[in-house]
Amino acid sequence: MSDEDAPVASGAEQPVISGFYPDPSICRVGDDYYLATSSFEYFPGVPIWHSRDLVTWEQVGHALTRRTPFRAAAGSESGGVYAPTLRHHDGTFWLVTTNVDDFEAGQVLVRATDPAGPWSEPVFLSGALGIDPDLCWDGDVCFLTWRTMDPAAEHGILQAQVDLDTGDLGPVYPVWQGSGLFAAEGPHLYRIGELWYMLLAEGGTERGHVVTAARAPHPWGPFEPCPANPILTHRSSGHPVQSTGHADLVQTPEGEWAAVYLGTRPRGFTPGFHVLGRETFLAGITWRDGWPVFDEQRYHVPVADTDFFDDFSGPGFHHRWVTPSREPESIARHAIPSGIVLAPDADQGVALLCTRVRDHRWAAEAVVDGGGRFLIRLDDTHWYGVHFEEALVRAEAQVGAFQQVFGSREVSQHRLVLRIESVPPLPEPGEFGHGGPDDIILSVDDDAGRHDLARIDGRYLSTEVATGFTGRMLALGAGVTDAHVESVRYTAHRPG
Ligand code: 6LW
Repeated sequence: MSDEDAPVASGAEQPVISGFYPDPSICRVGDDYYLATSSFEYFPGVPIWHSRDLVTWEQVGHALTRRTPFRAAAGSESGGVYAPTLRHHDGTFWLVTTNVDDFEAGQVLVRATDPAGPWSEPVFLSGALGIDPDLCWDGDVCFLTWRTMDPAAEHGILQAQVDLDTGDLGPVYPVWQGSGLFAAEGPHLYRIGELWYMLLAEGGTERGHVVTAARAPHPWGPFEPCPANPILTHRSSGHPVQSTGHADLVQTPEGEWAAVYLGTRPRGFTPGFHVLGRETFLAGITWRDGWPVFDEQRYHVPVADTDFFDDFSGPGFHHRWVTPSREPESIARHAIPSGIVLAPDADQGVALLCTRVRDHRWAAEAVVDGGGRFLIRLDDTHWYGVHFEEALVRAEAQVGAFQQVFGSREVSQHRLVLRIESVPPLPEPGEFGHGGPDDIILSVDDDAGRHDLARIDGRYLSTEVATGFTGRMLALGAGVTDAHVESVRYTAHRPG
């Protein structure tokens, strides 16, 4: 499909980066935009994206590619790496984030001259315990603003001057605390003209999520809240995109302003199930009386071509592949001439090579030789999958404490196609139906053709069931013996 043929949708409804890529932070250098998102337990951490037009984005790398900045290997589900801030200052890219599995180390600061990498060894800002760090400069002075997680703290949003070489902080003081809603977090500070503007996320990252703004004559305040707060929210609306919040501003080379923010796309019967995690959206920003106003209709977003075929024949792993709690290289090695070998995983745990699902309807297939597992997962205890071992293919699922085999087929050949597909739910959800977001079909292709082994309601692989901050992933793994995966193909079913 050529770019000209790509379907285009309103930026209010179509993410610019679909799938589990939340907490976007953006900066611009010349004509190039760069964007970072959070990554939780998945390694490498903090995907880095590039765009020239704000609506089409390509991943160029990760900011946390080594263990030093991401050192606690525990990688608990929805733990690990929270919201980053990405900035460019004096020829250097700066990225600051939090690894909540190594909380006492403080904020993690890395720098690079090329956002595709390499990124530096970390400096830990151990004087700032909390989440959602932000960097903003006044000349040579850099301010760190963050959300403390000290339950005894009187104020949530704190600030200090920071020495970026040593990680030392000056005196810590409270700044703007938001409009009074629950969970003021995600601060971003900007100097715009003569004033300093602060954006916050409030209301929690669920359906009550909002963006609020304030401005001040100095980076530390005193802050005057925007009379129109919240300046972005979809709470209490029937909008197909919910939970909108956690925004970051950027100025175009032409002097216009835009914002990226996170949102979810719940589907199915009440309360709605969102399965792709929190995704990155784009809006225009206009200014009224010196205050930012969201223009959600400004951009038309081409529906990204997320299809891929990967036979792992290139060097290393494509940026799409990540692994919970450990390095992809520690569980998978390249086979010759192509494909990968996944190490045995006796407890069939989380030695998984994963890639984000980025669409609502799709089919994916893995060609395996001799054995292997192909899963769709929300987290370690919420997954459906096809498992090929010892001449038997099983379709199985785990939802919390419950694990079940749904179907199986004896096979005589070594080379098989394991397939997972997301299709409209049955029965079709009516106004008073109980439909889930989709049905997941697990199947296998052998010499005799395709055999569907299970059709399972997709709701159990949603955040509303599993909880947490992440979204669906496709995952490759081994059983008690190693697995040879020749290739993986993912095809989105887009409205025609
Ligand atoms: C993030 C916080 C939030 O650190 O959720 O939606 C947390 N906002 O700001 C995890 O993404």
